[in-house]
Amino acid sequence: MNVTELLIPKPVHVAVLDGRAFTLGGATRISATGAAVPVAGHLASFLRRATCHELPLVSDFRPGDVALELTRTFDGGPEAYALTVTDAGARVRADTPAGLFNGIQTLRQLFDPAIEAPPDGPAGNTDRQRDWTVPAVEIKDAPRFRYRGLMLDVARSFFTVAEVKEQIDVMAQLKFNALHLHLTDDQAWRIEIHEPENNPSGLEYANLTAVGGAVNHPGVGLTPGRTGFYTQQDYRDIQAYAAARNITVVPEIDLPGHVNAALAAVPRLNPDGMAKPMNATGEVGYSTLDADIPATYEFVSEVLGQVAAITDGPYLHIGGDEAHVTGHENYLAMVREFARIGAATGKTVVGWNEAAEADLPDGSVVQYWFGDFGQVLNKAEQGTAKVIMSPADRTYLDQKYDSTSPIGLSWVDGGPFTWSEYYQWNPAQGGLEDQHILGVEGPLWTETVRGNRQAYWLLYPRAVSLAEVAWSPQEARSLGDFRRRLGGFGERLANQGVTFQPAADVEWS
Ligand code: TNX
Repeated sequence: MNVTELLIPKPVHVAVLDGRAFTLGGATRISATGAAVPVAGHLASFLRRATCHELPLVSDFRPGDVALELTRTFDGGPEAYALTVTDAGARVRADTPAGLFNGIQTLRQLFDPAIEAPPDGPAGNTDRQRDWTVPAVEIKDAPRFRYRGLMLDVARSFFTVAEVKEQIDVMAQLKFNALHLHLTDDQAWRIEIHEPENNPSGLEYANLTAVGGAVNHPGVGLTPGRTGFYTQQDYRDIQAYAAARNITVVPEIDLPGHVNAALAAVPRLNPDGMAKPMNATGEVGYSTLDADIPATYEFVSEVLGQVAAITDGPYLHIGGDEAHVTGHENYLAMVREFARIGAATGKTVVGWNEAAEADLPDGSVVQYWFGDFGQVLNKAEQGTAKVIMSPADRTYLDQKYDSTSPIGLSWVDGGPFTWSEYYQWNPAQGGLEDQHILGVEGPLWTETVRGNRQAYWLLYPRAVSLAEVAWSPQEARSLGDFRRRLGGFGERLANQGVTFQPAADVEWS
């Protein structure tokens, strides 16, 4: 099988050329100038580790080089790229570094899968310094959607900075460009909030991570949860690592429900001024901020302000889901005010679909997961909000594959939830058109998940399906063709040490 027929996500245009293949060997150089240099550096470290060739970075182009060029390509938007491989070199061209980064992910998949098994990696390729050939090909490619995300619930189960970086490495090769971090929930608060100088109500911000970060959520009949939190410096570190891989971090502070950890850490957020006890169960919908306490708004302004200040990306997620014990009018008033506070930081506010019932600033984003689609559609059609599509039955990565799955939840109707269910759907549905849709995101809730091995098993291969749903044109996608390509991709994941679920209906290479 020719590797050009195995690319994931499927590119918009692929033409296999008649000419001879390109060979990467001891004499190959990587050329780039200006803003292309960091992307070239990223490619060089990947290829050096894999091949043990020297691969010097140079600024002049000469035949035989791998060349990264920032230049007008074609009208495919800021993330488009063109890739031309002949025996005279491999050339990636794009308007932006993001486009170049996408291009090198495609180039990476044109190498034999052994490229994913560096000598010091889990699968240990020991054939060092061999020649690596890439077939002659011309590719022009651009994403269907601007936002292609995964979500990690780091509240229910903590992931260390190193673990999050590993997740970023794996998702980046599939051209995902957003990592949504669900930082707070009933069970824990995972982001450091500094004690501000101006603190009129004397709220105990530093206590958030002291109390909330130490929770030991027992999981659903599984091993204990993990403790920890990100300092603001940790968060910046994750964010910089992600940015170098064309991934934007989207922070979520879940409000006004899912706040028990905050109510336990900051007594004055409670109407009676008494701290709530911590609750490490998987229960949802029992906690709420209080619309009538001034400290609520003071707290939310301070927290959203600090989180926005350390966030480079354009988005700030304010939650809004499952506020079952918040009176409806209070819910609408708080969400409206929190969204206003969020927008005042200069960020684009994102909320789960329940928030679509509230009055949101123009240009907000609504993330559809479950329940009423009408309000979401209304806002989209009026042009006041864009939509991230995360319908639970097509994107939820925390769901069991079937009843035999040892981990995962199973509250969503309509299963099983395998790679094929997550492949066979169109985000433009129920009246929603592509122009209304910012993108697609697969959330991994972690009530039953501990660490990357378990996370990988639930994420992959389903996240591979979502990567293609978010990137490739609807008319270019077909199940049979994807099944074949997915089978080929398994070897790459295995070489990277990613413990995916080996679905029985795929022929894994
Ligand atoms: C619902 S999805 C939730 C989460 C849970 C998840 C479990 C959403 C916006 N809220 O709090 O973790 O179900 O599948």
